[in-house]
Amino acid sequence: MPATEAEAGPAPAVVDAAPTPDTSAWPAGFLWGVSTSAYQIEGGARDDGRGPGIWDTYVRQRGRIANGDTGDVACDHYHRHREDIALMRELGVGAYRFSVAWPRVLPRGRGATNAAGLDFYDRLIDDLLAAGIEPWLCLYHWDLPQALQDLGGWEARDSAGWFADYAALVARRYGDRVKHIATFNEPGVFTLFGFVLDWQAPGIRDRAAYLRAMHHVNLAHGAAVDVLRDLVPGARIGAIHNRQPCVPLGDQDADRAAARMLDACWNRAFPDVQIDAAYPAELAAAIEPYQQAGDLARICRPLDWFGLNHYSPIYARADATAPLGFAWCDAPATVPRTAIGWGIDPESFRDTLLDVHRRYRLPIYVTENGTGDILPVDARGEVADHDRIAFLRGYVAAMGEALAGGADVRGYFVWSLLDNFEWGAGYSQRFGLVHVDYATQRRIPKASARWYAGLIRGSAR
Ligand code: IFM
Repeated sequence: MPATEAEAGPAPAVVDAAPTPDTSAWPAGFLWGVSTSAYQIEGGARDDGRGPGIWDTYVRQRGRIANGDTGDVACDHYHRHREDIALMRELGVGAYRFSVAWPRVLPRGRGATNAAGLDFYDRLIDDLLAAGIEPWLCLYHWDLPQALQDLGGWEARDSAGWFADYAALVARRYGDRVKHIATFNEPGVFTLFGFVLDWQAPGIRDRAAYLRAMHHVNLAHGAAVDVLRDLVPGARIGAIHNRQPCVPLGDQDADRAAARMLDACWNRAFPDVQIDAAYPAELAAAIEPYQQAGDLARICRPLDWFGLNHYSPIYARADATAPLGFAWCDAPATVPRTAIGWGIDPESFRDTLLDVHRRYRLPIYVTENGTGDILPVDARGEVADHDRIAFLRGYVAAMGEALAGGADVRGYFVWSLLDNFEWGAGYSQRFGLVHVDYATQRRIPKASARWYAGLIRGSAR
């Protein structure tokens, strides 16, 4: 990162000493990128006609978000996207995965469009292309327009049509320049956290609401794939799924069943239907009342790639009082953990890549991987995030093992370019390669940014 290294002084020696995984045997053209999402970085929440989304509502409910943080300003990317593209250039990434804020382009979710909001993504896309960075667009990273939530949100079957119409708007507007498009980011997460565990917007704790939302998000995915295929010549369409091994805590049969149920909800409820037209056995009977004839065929539409987000294993134990029979548990103290308590287990990343390759038979792009910390800027004005470097090094090496084992992995995107609004944790957890001083909006590339830039440079062939 030469431009900012000058400000920050030379990188600490330990960074240079860190061995870079050997990528010389990897497929030519392997894509390196970074990911973000709209609500987490854009800010400009009330600017230029953006409408309210469910997260604008949720963050204002008392006690929902650490420190009462909101995404109102976030990283102010809405006004600073050029500076952020310059950071990407310094990293040397080939692609940038971002999401469109549905409430910015359709303030009420459907009907009248917002010209200023649409213009913003034109500028972003054009500036990315001018910088030689391929835009990868995700339609939905959790920010449903509030006006649609007021009509039932994902619990309403009509949501599939609303989403297809929104997809058509995006396809017509940007499809001449954007070819890699994903429908949803992590449907397994936002439905479970938003409709059962009550940890995210819209803040519901109801099993039936969850099952309805699950099926309608799947229908919306299928409808959007058809629209994108029709409207975007040469489209490469995918969906992005979290995928984490689900480990039972406790040695009872009930604990093992609880972990299998979490696995069905978290890992399989969406890709199994979208790619193989079948709900997991654990959910099939429960979802039946919400299905209509022909739905599985509506959902299962041909896809071009599998977007895989992976961080660490997750843990469950039996809880007969919980809506789905499992209690979500923290990683046990015996497991190596990150500064924010997530397990560190590169081998499970390797195994997950191999498993997804065997199950779904699609080219895989790792659309998120990375780690959160709480590291401040040090006295030298630097962020010496050696734990992040060690994490990324281990996970990239594990990806190399998966490639050697036959997994068809075509690219890897670090989560995230910038520190950003980490949902319920607000700004208390930092996932960026680039530190953001939220008071001044100053960006400071961390040691990990230099490490990642070196990895990308070293992989160029
Ligand atoms: O910040 C999130 C992102 O929005 C979705 N995947 C996991 C990241 C880290 O929690």
